[in-house]
Order: sequence, then C-alpha cells, then structure tokens
Amino acid sequence: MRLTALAGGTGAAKLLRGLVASIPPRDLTVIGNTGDDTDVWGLHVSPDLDTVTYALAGLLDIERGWGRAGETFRCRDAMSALGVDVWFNLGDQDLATHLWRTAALRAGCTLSDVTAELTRRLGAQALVLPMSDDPVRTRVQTPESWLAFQEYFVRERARPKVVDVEYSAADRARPAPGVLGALRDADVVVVCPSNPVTSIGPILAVPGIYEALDVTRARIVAVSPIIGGAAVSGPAGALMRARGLPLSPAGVAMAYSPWLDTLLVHDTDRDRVPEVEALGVRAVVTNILMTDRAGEAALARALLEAAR
Ligand code: FO1
Repeated sequence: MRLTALAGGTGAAKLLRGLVASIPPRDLTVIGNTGDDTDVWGLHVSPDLDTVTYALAGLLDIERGWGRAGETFRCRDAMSALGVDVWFNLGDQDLATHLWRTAALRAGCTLSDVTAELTRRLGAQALVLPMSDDPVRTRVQTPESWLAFQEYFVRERARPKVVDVEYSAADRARPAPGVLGALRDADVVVVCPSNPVTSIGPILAVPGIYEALDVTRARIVAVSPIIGGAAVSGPAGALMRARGLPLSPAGVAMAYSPWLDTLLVHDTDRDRVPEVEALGVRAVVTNILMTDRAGEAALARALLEAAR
C-alpha cells in the first residue's frame, strides 16, 4: 500500500511514527510544509521537514516536539553571551543539520536534494519531500503588524490576536519534484493532525497540489487536530478562527473540502459527526489522542482501517 502524507509540526511526527510501525517506511512519502522555514544566525532552518525527518529517524525530542533528543544548547548560550537576542533556540546537534543544509543550498542544491540526502544520512527510510523548492513563507497579521510565522509562534508565543494569514509567494511556487506524482500514485493520502491553516494550508496553496488532491484516485483520510472545540496542541484554534473556520471537526472538514473522503474524530466528538457528514465527509469515531507509542500505532492502524 503506497501512502502519501501531508505533514507539518508536532502532531504529524507522532502519527508518522505510528504509521511506520504499521507499514514499510519505503511505502511512505511525506510532503512536508516549508511555510515555517526561517533564517536563524544566517542558516536556513526548515522546522517541519526536520521534525518529520527526526521523528522517522528516531532522533526527535518527543517531549519538546521539535529538535533532537538529548540536545545541548551551548552554542545558543554562547550566541546569547555575544549579545544576540536568541528567541529561536537551535540545539547543538540540530545546528549541524542547519549548517549542512545551508552549505548544500549555497552550493546550488535544491531543498529537495538536501532533504533527500539529509534523511538518508540521518537514517530515515521514508521519502520526505518539501512541498516546493521555491520559497513560500507563512505570515500572520496581528492588530499591530505582519509577523513571520516563527516571530508569531515562538517569539510572541502565539499571544497576539490573529487578524489574517498569508502564504507569501505561494502563487509563484511549483510543487517539488515527485510531489504531484506522490499524490497521483498513492493508494491512500493521509492529512496528519497538523494545523490546517499554517501547516497544511501552505501545502495546499502551492499551485497544482490542491488540484492533484481533487483528482487523485487515492482515498484521502485526515485526523482531526481539533478535539472538543480546541486544538490538541499549538495555535490551530486562533488561526482557524482568523480564517472563519468553526473550531470543530466540521471546521477541519471544511478546510479540506471538497477533496477529503474521511475524517477521524475523537470519541468525545461523536455528537459532531452529523455536521461532518453533512459536508460529504465520512466521520470515523475513535481515540485520536496519541499519548504514547502504543497510542500512535493504534491511531495509525485505525486510520489504515478507515482507508480500506
Ligand atoms: N519552537 C519553540 O516554541 N521554541 C523554539 O525555540 C523552537 C526552536 C526550534 C528549532 C528548530 C526547529 O526545527 C523547530 C523549533 N521550534 C521551536 C518549533 C517550531 O517553531 C515548530 O515546530 C514549527 O514551526 C510549527 O510546527
């Protein structure tokens, strides 16, 4: 069974780990969000590609949800001592990834080349593709100003009110090599429980990807990142509200309409099933909270069952 997953951020990492416990990693292709990419200390950082890669390679710091396990921050502390305003923390092992990626990009490699080589060297068997090799940057409008995504999410701790969100330069971006084929040839497309607006939204904004999802013969299954009217983690609630999406499983189905076939919703949202099905999306009620490795594997199995 060939699986293609749309992924970004922490919720995706857990489900992907569960999936590779159920299917051979070589049958999994992950299309990662690059709208969160940022420049830190002159280095190109791709948070969602790295989170996915580290998760699949067994290197992710699970509690934090990003960066490497067993991390130290000596370089960050030395940068702080030099008077640099450090608000985006790069760990020492994580730094190697950014140093290596930035050198390869400067040598003329594409982000796809870099990501494929990085996942191979770090030992992640699945194929990780950036959504595009062209720069797309998620920006958040607050009452005071427009912020780059990491300024909003990390520096401002997602506190400012969100007025609007944009994916700058998305209209000029092309799907990375292999992305459209991975959507066309998949048996199942999985939309991970990521933020529909800032993790999945940028992927859908790359011309050609939305259309590929609309025509693929693959069964498209998503896991709701919203349980009981709130996001499981992160600022999905504030961002969905800014986009006029109800904070409910139906709001998630609307974000992925009309190409979504099935949405996995949490046991406690059973009463929200009619709203989801009214949108033409089949709702499957199960435990979608992944609190440990067993939970990740169980949700992955439930998803594969729902996709059959
Ligand atoms: N998130 C934080 O809340 N604080 C950080 O200092 C931070 C550093 C960081 C470094 C590398 C990386 O790959 C991710 C990092 N993140 C941090 C998480 C990141 O903001 C999010 O993973 C995504 O951008 C949103 O899903």
